[in-house]
Amino acid sequence: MESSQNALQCGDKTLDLSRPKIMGILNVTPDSFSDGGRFLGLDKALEHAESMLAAGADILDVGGESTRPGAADVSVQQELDRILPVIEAINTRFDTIISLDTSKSAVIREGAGAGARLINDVRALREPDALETAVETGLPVCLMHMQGQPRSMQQAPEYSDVLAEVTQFLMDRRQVCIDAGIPASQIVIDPGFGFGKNLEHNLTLLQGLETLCDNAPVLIGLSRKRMFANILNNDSVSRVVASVTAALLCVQRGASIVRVHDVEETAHALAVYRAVDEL
Ligand code: 8Y7
Repeated sequence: MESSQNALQCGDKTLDLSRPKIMGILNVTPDSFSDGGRFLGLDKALEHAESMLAAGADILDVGGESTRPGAADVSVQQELDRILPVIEAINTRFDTIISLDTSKSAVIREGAGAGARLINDVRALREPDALETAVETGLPVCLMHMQGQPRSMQQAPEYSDVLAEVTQFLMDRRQVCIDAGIPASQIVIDPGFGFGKNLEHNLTLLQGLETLCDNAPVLIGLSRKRMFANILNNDSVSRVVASVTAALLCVQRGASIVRVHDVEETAHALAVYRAVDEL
């Protein structure tokens, strides 16, 4: 796809996708704070937000539900309690675009009301009323592919043609969203690395990412994922360099947004890519 005309209208802000963008991951789930999440560390979240913005993040992805393999479900109220104060505080202090990582209709509604400007749904708006609510917000959406549910998705992922099946699912969901009233230009798709995929599935998707990018702007999330422990044959070594390398490979194949923990390192890699690309 010719990406130079692409932009997402994120409420009052425009996100230009003619150059790759960095989405920094801001977790507000209890397991991401050393105090066990009792007080969710609003100050810590703000500090983290500030450092990611200084390092070059274009978007901050706020999520209150852990979707890691095996994670437990959280209630609507728990999710709201975690994300709303963070969204409000970030919008008060910083000029950025907040993405909201959720699948729940009520969280989409309240989160948008609090100032979230992009809906990032690993369940591709398949939960009850999620699609209708997303339409009402007028915000852009990221639709992700997942095989199974977080609790069990890594047990036995199976495909006959992973790239074709993931692409078909995303194009089907994209059409459902368009039919429901979301403009095509507001829809981002994501192959969902690690969500019901083994190493070979992930690598096949990365290798063929260009074909997915022909259909719509693509967001990828590979940051620090388990597949790097498998590639590196080491469970305890840092996954930062591997993650940055993989993000760059995705950008080379046409990805528009990379969702990462390590914003500064990723920004440096993209700066080199851009310097060569724009020569
Ligand atoms: C992804 C994601 C996660 C991803 C999108 C993790 C919320 C697991 N991964 N959202 N979320 N794409 N769009 O390891 O790959 O970050 S959570």
